[in-house]
Amino acid sequence: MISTNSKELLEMPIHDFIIPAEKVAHVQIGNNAEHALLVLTKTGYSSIPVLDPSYRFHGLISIRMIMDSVLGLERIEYENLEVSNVTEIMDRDIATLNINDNFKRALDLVINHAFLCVIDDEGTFVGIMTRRVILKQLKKYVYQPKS
Ligand code: 2BA
Repeated sequence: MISTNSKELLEMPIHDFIIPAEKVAHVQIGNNAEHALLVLTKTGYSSIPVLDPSYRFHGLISIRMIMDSVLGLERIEYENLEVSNVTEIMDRDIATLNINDNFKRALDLVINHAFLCVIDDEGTFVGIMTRRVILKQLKKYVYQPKS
């Protein structure tokens, strides 16, 4: 049975827990793989969103995806980093959250994803919800005395 405290948490809207778009490292459609590799390496994040100039969400790109795309049979073809576009490499099949979703949906999805991209009804990227933020919130509720 779900306790009253847990129910309250699960039904909470997610908007207070979102890291806003302007604070999220991202690359744009049209950027080459070399630029994406630079952003990923400099920020230290393992995976970041790919957006278009209108801030619409298109997918995620990671260092692993980039390295995989330049892996030849016998060597890493570094020269291809400059000519390949992030759109050829990124993963488009990504589970996202809608700005109006509740905490329960985020909790269900974050089991398999380190972070979730949040979009509005028009497909515009609003920000991300990270596993860290979700766990912090969950911890607060788990440690709360019974009401
Ligand atoms: P990862 O890059 O694999 O990072 C895993 C965890 O390592 C992060 O968990 C965070 O606790 C820590 N970490 C990594 N890089 C960091 C950095 N530059 N500054 C501070 N802490 C760092 P979460 O915070 O739960 O993030 C989960 C995932 O969300 C990250 O996975 C990353 O892919 C993405 N992410 C988080 N914040 C981001 C941002 N501002 N821009 C773009 N992507 C972000």
